[in-house]
Amino acid sequence: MASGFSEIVEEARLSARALLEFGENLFNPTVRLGVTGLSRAGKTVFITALVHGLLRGGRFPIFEPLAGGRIGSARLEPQPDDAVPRFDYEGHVRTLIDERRWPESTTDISELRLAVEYQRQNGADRKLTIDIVDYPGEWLLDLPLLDKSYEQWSAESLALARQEPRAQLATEWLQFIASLTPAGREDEQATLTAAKLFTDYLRACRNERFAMSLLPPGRFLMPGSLAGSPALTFAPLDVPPDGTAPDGSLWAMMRRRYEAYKSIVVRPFFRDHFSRLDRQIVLVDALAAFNAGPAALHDLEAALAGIMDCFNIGRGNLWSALFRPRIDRILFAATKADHLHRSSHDRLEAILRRMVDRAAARAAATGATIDVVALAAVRATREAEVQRGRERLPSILGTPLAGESAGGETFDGNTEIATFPGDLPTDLDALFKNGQSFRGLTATREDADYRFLRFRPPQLDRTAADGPALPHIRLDRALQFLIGDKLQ
Ligand SMILES: Nc1nc2c(ncn2[C@@H]2O[C@H](COP(=O)(O)OP(=O)(O)OP(=O)(O)O)[C@@H](O)[C@H]2O)c(=O)[nH]1
Ligand SMILES: [Mg+2]
Repeated sequence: MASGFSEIVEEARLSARALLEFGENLFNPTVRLGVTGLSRAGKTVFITALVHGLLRGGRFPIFEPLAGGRIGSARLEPQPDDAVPRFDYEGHVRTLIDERRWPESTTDISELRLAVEYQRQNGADRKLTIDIVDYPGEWLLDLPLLDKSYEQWSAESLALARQEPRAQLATEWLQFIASLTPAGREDEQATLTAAKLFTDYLRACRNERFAMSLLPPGRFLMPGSLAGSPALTFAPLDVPPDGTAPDGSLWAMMRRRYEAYKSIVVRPFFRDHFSRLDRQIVLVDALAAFNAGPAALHDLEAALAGIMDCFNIGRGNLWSALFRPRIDRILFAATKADHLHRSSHDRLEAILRRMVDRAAARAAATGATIDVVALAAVRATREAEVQRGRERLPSILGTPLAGESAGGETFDGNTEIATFPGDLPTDLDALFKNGQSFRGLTATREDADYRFLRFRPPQLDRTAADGPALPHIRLDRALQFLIGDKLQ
């Protein structure tokens, strides 16, 4: 990464910026908190609930600075980065609280600045600025491409596509590339078709039924303004991982576009956003993977390993010696824990911890403190016990979204029902050894309701003078880990 004149100039520019930020930081302590997770993981809801809790003062017994009464005030400040959209906090709060709907999907990066006045433990008054950056986890999973050649990436992508359940979704695309001659003349039409079939395959993998996580290049499924551009029009070819593309060949064309993707999309993200973060929370919809089955869970584990690798990217080369990722705390959070009874929260956390530990072993040198939590940023359910036959089952009460259905009934969005969410498996060793061992969970799935049910945001008590508080599960623990030490 450290070759070429333009990159040396860039290094100089970056170190100048780092120095500037360092200087500002002395007078005005700032923490940049990255919030990421794959599509629908719960990023927007998490940030909205976190900011709402800080502005209003949520019920956060484990977030010591707030619980201990040391936070005097918190307020929003103008978003400082001119090129980044502002996180639409007010809009999302309106949707969640006033309309009792979940916010719309967001596909771009966004940012929000929060200023917190607090009293230090020694009594002195201070201000901490918190910049919260919401960005798609798909962008993070692109970072490993920086260290991969087109040929390596092709070989890995094809190997992955030949495994089930991906193979059945890749048939048409794999057939098409088998008909291509990589060393033959470059061919725009063949490239267009290959890119389209490849993108269709990625989209099919992401589908709820398969819930695959590891689907780079991330912008193929969220192209934004780059849709249709050459940088997004390429695909893997069946070429030797250490081969060299002949001039003017289809292979050379694909390779050039792959490199363009890296320099137009991936490197700027690394430089302008990722490398400036101090803290990171990675939200994981583990329940969606459970619902889709063992293959999805293994894929999620591979994606987490990929994410973990990102925190090591560039460490140890010149580029990063000058400008390395400075993230020193990473929290992996299983979201939507309110879909499970309290008795399963620890188990959900244990499963995620297990996946992250395995990934962390590959990245022992991250140098960051890592923790794991199962949380619900906005708790949409309450707990109850329901009699089924002779058993009293630990259940949850919630209002299914309009149009959701279970047991032959379709809900209107205004009816509260009790469901038995099922138990998560206890035998983690068995769970991770092979697909078969998921039978424990699969068996419970027969009578479990949660897999297809999504609930409306909760009905809130509006009598409080300072407006309604949002109920949550363990959001305060997440906050304590992420910024508690900055407010000492
Ligand atoms: N019950 C419950 N559902 C949640 C919670 N957080 C998120 N969800 C559900 O998950 C969906 C996605 O949440 P978002 O916060 O929009 O997820 P995101 O990661 O921002 O998604 P994209 O913007 O599409 O990448 C929501 O529409 C809700 O249905 C939660 O704490 N509890
Ligand atoms: Mg979002």
